[in-house]
Amino acid sequence: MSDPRLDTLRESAPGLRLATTPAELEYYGRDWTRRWAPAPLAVALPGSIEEVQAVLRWASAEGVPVVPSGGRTGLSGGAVAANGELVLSLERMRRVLGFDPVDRTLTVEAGIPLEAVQAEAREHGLQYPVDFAARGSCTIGGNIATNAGGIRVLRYGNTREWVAGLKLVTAAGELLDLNRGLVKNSSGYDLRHLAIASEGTLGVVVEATLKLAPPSPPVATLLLALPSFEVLMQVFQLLRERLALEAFEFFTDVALRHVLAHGAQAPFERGYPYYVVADAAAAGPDDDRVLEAFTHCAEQGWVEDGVVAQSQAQAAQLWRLREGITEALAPHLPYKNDVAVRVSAMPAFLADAQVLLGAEYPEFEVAWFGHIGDGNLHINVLKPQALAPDAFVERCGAVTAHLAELVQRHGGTISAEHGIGLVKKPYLGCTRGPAEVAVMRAVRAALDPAGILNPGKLFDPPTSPSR
Ligand code: 2HG
Ligand code: ZN
Repeated sequence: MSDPRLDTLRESAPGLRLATTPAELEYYGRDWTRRWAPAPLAVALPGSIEEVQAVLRWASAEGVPVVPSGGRTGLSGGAVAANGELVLSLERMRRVLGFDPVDRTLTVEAGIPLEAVQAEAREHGLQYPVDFAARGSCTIGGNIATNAGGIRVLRYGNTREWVAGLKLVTAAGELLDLNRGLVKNSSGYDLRHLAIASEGTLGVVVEATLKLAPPSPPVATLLLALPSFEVLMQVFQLLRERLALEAFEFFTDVALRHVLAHGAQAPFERGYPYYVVADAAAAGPDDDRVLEAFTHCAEQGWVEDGVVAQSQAQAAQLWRLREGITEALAPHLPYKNDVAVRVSAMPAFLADAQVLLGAEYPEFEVAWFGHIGDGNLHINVLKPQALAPDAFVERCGAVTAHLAELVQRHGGTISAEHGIGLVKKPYLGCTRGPAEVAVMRAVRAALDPAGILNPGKLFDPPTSPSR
């Protein structure tokens, strides 16, 4: 039998598409974390801003919690609906609304996938440079809600840098038109930036005006095999000094072995502890500056083996080794950490983190990888087959408390680009001080007094016990 609240929703938003079958509730109620059993009330699939406004007006009036939903590729549980929430999926709102060649901006509905934005930018001879492996499934709205980063932050920055304006529907159903594509705007609080990384707790992003950039220069793609983390940082510094780096990503042998087991081709005859895949602006694979930098690293004894891609196809193969990691690890139900410190703090942090995790996880396989040039590490702890998922998460959660303290000591963050969601909520206090969290609470309460937007994500209300 249909929940009577859905009848009032249908009255408030006539014509709204609603999905309620068990398969749909299951599909829309989870993200890539797979830790919580999905249990939404229903899924609303609005086709217009007006419908989003009607849904939120209804939700505020009825006190129904709402989980805004993009591609649900998140890794922190930010888009999970496990407590009878209404999922508000933007997937039908995926149109390109306009391109402005003078402003070099693209205006899109929030449900458009990242990859479609990138393709549209290319049609206009420009690029939207934010990029990562989930590009085909994630949406711009979700990217904005988490300030998504990815593999080219080193050169182009996070999503935040590319949002010239956005439209946000508040919990009360008001439509806020934030910054309107202006380059300069010194007229008070920039609510656009408050909405970015708010994880759907301050409003629902329905439209964005994105900045576009000139195309990137041609690049040479290098894969280097390295002996240690210390050397990794030295190689990064050298390459950054000598080359125009477009990307610099690392992974360990553990991560590589899983990608190879998943079907990728081994790059070298034997294994090495660490690998770097990097893109550097270059005239071609034989570019002198690239070869000189490579030779210098080899002469220092930093590089144990290496290859410069000779074709686009080979470059794609090398990138697959890095971009295939998340998918290859997924069957092992990894416990994910997404920490960052300032790049200058990285060597000291790495040394401490290795000691800590070596001592705390002697029996677990741990895959390290990520955006070392941004100071951002992904540490994935793999679940041993024999261990029950709940016991594994509990064990990893306890270790994460120590990792969060370490991150705090080194002045870093417990979430660099995946968001806090449900997964990292217990550790928010290690990254944000009490006064800062109090301000965040006050902002949330001002924009969503009934507390209907993504409740339980990012932080809990002060009165409710911590979940
Ligand atoms: C990446 O950099 C993503 O590949 C996912 O941020 C990281 O799976 C992860 O932990
Ligand atoms: Zn990442």
